[in-house]
Parts: sequence; C-alpha cells; structure tokens
Amino acid sequence: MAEDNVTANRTFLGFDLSTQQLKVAALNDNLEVLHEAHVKFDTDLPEFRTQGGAVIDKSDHHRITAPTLMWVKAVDMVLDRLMMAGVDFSTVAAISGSAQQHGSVYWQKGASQTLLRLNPDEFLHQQLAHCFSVPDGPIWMDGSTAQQCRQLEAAVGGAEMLAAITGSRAYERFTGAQIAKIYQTKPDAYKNTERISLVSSFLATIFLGRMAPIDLSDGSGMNLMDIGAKRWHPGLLDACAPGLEERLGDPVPSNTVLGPVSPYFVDRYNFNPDCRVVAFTGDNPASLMGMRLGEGWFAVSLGTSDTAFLWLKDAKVVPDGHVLRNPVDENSFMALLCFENGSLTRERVRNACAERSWDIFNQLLDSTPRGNFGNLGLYYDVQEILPKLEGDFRYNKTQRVAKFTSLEVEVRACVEGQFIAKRAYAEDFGFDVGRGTKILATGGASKNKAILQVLADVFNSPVYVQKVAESAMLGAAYQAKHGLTGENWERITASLPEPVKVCDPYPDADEIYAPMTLRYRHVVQELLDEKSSKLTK
Ligand code: ADP
Ligand code: XUL
Repeated sequence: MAEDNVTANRTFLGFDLSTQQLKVAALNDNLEVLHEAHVKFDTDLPEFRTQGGAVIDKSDHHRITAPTLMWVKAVDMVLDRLMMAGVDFSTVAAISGSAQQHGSVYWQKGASQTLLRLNPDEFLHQQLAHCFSVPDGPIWMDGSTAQQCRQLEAAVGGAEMLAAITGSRAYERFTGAQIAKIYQTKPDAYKNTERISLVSSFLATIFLGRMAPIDLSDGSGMNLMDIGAKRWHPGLLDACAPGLEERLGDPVPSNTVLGPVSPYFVDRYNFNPDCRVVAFTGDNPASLMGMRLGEGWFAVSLGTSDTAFLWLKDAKVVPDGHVLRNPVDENSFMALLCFENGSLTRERVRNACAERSWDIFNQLLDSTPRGNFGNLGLYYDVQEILPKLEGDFRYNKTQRVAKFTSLEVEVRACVEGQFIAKRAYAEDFGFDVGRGTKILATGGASKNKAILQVLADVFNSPVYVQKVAESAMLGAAYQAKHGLTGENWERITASLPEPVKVCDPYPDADEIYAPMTLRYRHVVQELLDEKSSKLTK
C-alpha cells in the first residue's frame, strides 16, 4: 500500500535544451504536465551575448558556437524557477532530457573529478567554470567544416559509403567533422580534453555527476557510428582525431538507466537519492517519442529550424536525408529531414511584411489563394541544408523576378515554399502523400492555424497537433518513465490524449500543389546547376 502511494505520487522530469532556451516539465505518473519552467538564453542570460542562443564568429568563417557555461548557468536558473513553481523534487522518480543535436561539449582533463566533488552551497556555473577545454562548443548551425566532411567521406570510400554506414552523407554540422576541426585547429585543447559529449549527454552528465554515455539515437547524428552494428566505426574515428574512442565512451540504447542523480541535486534541491537519470537524447528523436508517431504519419516540427521525421522499420538511405536509430525501439530506425531556415525566416518575412505581428501575417496569408497566383518563393537566410542554397529566390508564373507585386504574395510564397520543399523530400523517402496520410505538427509555429492550413493543403492531408506543443521535452519525460519502469512503450503512453485535428485540406489542394512540387524540383535543380557552374568558372 505504502509502495502504491509512492508510485502514485511519483513525478518525472523532462528537459529540452533547444537552441534558444532550456525548458523543463514535471509530469505525474499519468504523464500529465504539473509544472513547467524555462530560461531564454538571450534575455535571461544576456551576459553571454548570444543571438538566438548562438554566437557567430565572423573572423572564423562564420563559425557558430554556444558558450557551454551558459547552458550550465541555465540549469541553475531553471531548477530555481521550477522550485518557485511549486515542484517538490523529492517526488521525482526519474529524469531524462533532449537537446539540440550534433553540438559538442569538450570536458577538460580533471572535469570528472570536479563533477564528483560538487559543493551544494555553490552554483554549478561557479564550480564548472574551468571544466571546458573548448569554452564555446560548435552547435548544429555551424557550416564551417566542409574540408573535414570531405576527409570523412574519403576515409570510407565516398559519400554514398558514408551514408550506408552512418545513415547520412557527411554534413558540416554533424559532430564527426566538428571534432576533426577542433583537433586540427586547436590541437592543445583537444589534447587537454578528457571527454567529448553531445549536448544531450552533456546535460545528462550534469545530473548524473559523472560522464554520461551518448545514446544510440543522438549518436547516429555524428557521422561516426555504424548504425547497423550500433557502435563507433573505427575507420571514421581514426579519420577524425587520435584517441577519440576513449573520449566518446561506448554508446548505449536510448532508454538506458544511467544511475542515480548526483548528490549535488539531493543536497541542494532535495532530490530523492533513488531518483534515476535515464539517457538523454537528441531533440528530434525525443519529438518522435513525444508525438508517439506511428506509421502513415509525417511529423513536422516548426521550431527555430524546421524538421520532419517518420518511423522506419528498416534503414532506408535517401540522398540528403538522415537515418537515425529509433529512440523507442532499439531495432527500428527513424528518418529525419532538417531545414535550417524555419521560424527565423518566417519571422524575417513577418517583420518585413506584417509589422512584426503574427495576426497581420495571418491576415495576409488568408487573403491570398492556394497556389499564390502561380508565384513561388524560396527564402534562405542562411545556407539551407535541403537544398544547399542561400538567398531569396522569387518566381512569378513564368520567370524569376526581383520582387513580388504585394506583401501578401510575399507572405504566402514564404510559407508555401517551405512546405512544398518538405513535401518533395517526404516523397523521396517513400511517403505516399495524400493517400490516407496524416500530418502531425509541433514546435513554436504549430500554434498558428493559418500556417497549418497551408501545410494541410500542400500535403493534401489533415493536420493534427498534440494538445501540448513541446513534444521534445514531453518525449524526454515519457522516456524517463519508460527507462525507469522498463514497461512496454505503448502501455506507458496509452493514457495520453490522442492528437487533435486542426485542419483538413481543401478539395482542390492536390491539383494545385502536385504540379507546384514538380516546379519546385525543377527550380531547385536549375539553381543548383547555376551555383555549380559559377563555382567551376
Ligand atoms: P526551438 O527550436 O528553439 O525549440 P520553438 O519550437 O520554441 O523553438 O519555436 C520558436 C519559434 O516559434 C519562434 O522563433 C517563433 O518564430 C515561432 N512562433 C511562435 N509563435 C508563433 C506564431 N503564433 N506563429 C508563427 N510562429 C510562431
Ligand atoms: C537536426 C538538426 C536540428 C537540431 C536543432 O539534424 O540539426 O534539428 O537538432 O534542433
């Protein structure tokens, strides 16, 4: 009886360290959210001078990093805020978390000793201030490692081989190339590094009080893992840097219980010493869990960047897409498509055309017809991943133009262009658009119905949202319970509400968007050809 009470009162924490903020939610045993708190990097921690959570170094080929200590300080702050919100940490049975993928953290030699000796009377950021051999680790927005990418591909006989082994061809933001660049440009810092974490395993390390392993799912985003064999690929490790295997540690399945929470949190915040830390993972795998994604669904996350994913039974390699190990089922996979120009680009167009207001943006969007009078726009504020282009490209019915004829056309062109691109890549992954398919939207912009209507029309499929939009953070909290109890995933998540339908496509949607998707493919091919012919001149 007493034990039942303990179980009934237990809570789970799910963290999400995204690009712009650290969020956390406390869930009860039925996985209902009791409390939430967040820390926004730019505004809550202005001393780190980030923009959108990142620092751009113009003197170093636009290298994009984030100060590791800022994230540490955010942990101190967010726990204080959660305590203020009324969370009793002694009820927390397990913690897990998600984080922006690919970014890396470099622990200086001696850091594990510091982690073991944390003083509960002092802040984490004071004690860990000198624990990082590279204080600003590269994050997923960085694109400065083209040279290292070529080296990785060469090590295994080309881009296709690399994709067959690791699930992705070489990507600048993937951790392997990033580590290689650190080794090549900062050899002393690399030598002085005891351990390299992903952002997810870094956050797990803080809670565990010792070096946490990388999980298989987030580990698939490094271009270093043999995703079939679920272990690091020795040739790829060697191609990056010497002594990398011991700096990474062995990857573990995503629902692994790593151990009890660090005594620091027991003493400072009154956590129960039995509270367990379950492996942390990447935000996209965590979102797949938070959305409880099944077959026939295509999930679209409209965050700082836009991402899309689907559950794959078998690894299917598609040019430019990513295949990761599945965070729920160790024997399955997931497909991931990442578009770097997401919300920030929509915001830029909103600011230019709609007086910085989403309401006005939506009025403009609603005042234009599906298909936008034959206008098509592609907007890439920073170099896009899918496809590799940068700049604004506008086309009217017949030709490329410098400007559109009105603000409302510009607004619709931005949203349609972004979703048509997603449709084209989903089709490449074998997604049978419009034939019983359903779209699940999440992320900051998924609260915007006018934007979701365009999504429904472009995919000729109904769009659903989860009742609570923070799928990565929630997925992490579900994983905390999944890892702790070892129960079946479907049973664990059965009590959760079903997704809610918010839009249906209009009957004429496919007539308009099937040809527009084809046109998009032609336009992109033309732009890519134009770019490569300029490069070879
Ligand atoms: P992150 O990738 O950092 O987790 P979020 O998923 O929290 O980001 O999304 C943040 C973005 O959501 C903001 O950059 C903002 O542009 C966008 N957003 C917030 N509200 C709206 C809205 N009503 N309509 C469209 N976009 C929105
Ligand atoms: C995925 C990717 C981003 C980051 C940040 O490949 O780079 O989605 O995970 O959210």
